[in-house]
Amino acid sequence: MAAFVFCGGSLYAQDRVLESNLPVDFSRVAINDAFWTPKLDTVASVSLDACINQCEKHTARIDNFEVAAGLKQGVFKGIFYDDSDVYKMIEGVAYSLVNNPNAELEARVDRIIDVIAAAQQPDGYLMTYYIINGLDKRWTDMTMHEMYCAGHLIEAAIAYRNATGKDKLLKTAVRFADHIDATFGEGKRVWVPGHQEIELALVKLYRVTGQKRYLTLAHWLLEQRGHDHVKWPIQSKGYFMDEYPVRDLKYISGHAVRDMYMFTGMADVAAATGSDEYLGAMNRLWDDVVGTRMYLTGGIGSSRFNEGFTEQYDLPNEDAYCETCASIGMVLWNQRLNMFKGDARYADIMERCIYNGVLSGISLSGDRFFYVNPLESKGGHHRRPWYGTACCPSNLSRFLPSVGSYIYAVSDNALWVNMFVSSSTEVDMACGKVRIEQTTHYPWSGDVNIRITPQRKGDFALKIRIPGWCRNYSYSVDGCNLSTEVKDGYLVIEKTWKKDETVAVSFDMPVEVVQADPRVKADVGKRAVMRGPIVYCLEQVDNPQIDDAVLGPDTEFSTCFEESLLGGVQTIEARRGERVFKFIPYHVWDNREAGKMKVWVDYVK
Ligand code: FUB
Ligand code: ZN
Repeated sequence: MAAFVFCGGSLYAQDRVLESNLPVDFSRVAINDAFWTPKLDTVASVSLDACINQCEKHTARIDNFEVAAGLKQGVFKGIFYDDSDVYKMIEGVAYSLVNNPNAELEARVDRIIDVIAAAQQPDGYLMTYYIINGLDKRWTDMTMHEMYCAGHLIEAAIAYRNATGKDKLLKTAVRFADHIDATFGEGKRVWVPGHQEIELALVKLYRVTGQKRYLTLAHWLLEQRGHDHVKWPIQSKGYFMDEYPVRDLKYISGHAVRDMYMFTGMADVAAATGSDEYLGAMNRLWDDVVGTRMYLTGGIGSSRFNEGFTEQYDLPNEDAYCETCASIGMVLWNQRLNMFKGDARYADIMERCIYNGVLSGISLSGDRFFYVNPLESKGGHHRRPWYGTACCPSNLSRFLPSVGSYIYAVSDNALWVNMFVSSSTEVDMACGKVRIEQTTHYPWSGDVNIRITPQRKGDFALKIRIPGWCRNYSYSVDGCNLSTEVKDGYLVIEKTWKKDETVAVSFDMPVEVVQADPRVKADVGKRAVMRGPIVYCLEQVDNPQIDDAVLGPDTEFSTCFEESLLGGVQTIEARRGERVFKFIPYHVWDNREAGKMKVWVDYVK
């Protein structure tokens, strides 16, 4: 059994602080929000159950562990990386249990964990595909996701230990990590993970165990890239981001999800080592991705052929790939960048992805999922209960229950509000404990009330993100106009706070007509409609004449909150002469009868 010390649950507890702020973990944030609470309840009551059933009953994912453990006879069934879905599902259950204790669900997952642990080999190795098909073949092919599965095991194990206090899975994960650490690294074997993910997971494991070698291994793995170590059997070096050392990267290429996980791992390694060695590359990559390759919805990776990037400005709508996992990866990476720089533009991207390209991945019923998120459809694209490659459903099942981690952040003398969600938390500031409570109807309204209650009077700054989409806003502090500054996209209210002070902010949220960069060929002569952070679309069920839809400078827009439509959404009516078209939020499309859909609509001047 490996020796390790648990240093506590905090992800960011023990590092030299390079970051300008640290997120407040969702486990300390209570959400009571008209938009989010029903979604989180659905994930807890429907989506997780659907994912477990898929792993346990409808596919062989748990069977594979049973066969690998020798608990039953059989062959490996499914795809070689299927173990990862079981781990992501467990991570999702763990996050959900924090706010929705459920003894039955926990017992069900405990039983799955027993089987996973039983499948582990005496030397710590754990991937059912190779255990069943022949351990002699393990660690021979870098495209085979062994470290990817290990990474998801580590993340699930930490989450489950934090949620339940039970460490059986964490001990299993540590044994696998130790096996990897004993096999690969300086003076040992070389490895370049074909699917990045383990890097960010090892940094988490370092933070939880206090064992620096996990951080060293994560750093070493990143540093192996770009040195011609591998003759990749398929695709190209660009697909695997193995063309240049990571610190020298200028442009993104290849597989979108792998890239996002790698960039997140680079940011984590940089934060944990206190080095800025990767920040230059990350700045360049961010400009490239956000400036030239991101869809309006925050979707990235336009091509289905490599599940990733092609050339700049190549953003087809009907053929858009935009894997749900890639948008989740964008949120992870941009949160790290926001932590480093304290700049709201990264939180703007988080918001764009969450409300559009991520949320579109799940049906309102919670049991249907999009893998691919196009911006136009002829009517044949629909969510499904599961996929052969089921990374997206299982990723949603772990992302959504932890969405509370993107709302607040803290630094020595500032409390940051990044997302607008009716919620509350209590944070430790230099002046003592401070409670913050938000009330809002965001994203349908731009009015946000924030109540601050310090345990005792104290000086600090409240930094409220002014969303990038917002052109005008007003605010008052306890009814008065205080003079404040705006820094890096945040409204900074610096003062001596006393009990029960209220900040009222109002972001104007008109309907905005959006034009794409003219280099995006697919959107030439078209416009899209947004309101606040929400991207809208036309669906045929509301617009039988969808093919004739045209916007113009004379289009008049009106909005209406429709309580009984699609769980309650703000719709937009676009009127041009006698013609009226109805827009709905993009993330709720394909929840009614099948039909055409489009985000970008013809425009005549
Ligand atoms: O390869 C594992 C997962 O399957 C990737 O993250 C997804 O893009 C899909 O290829
Ligand atoms: Zn996916």
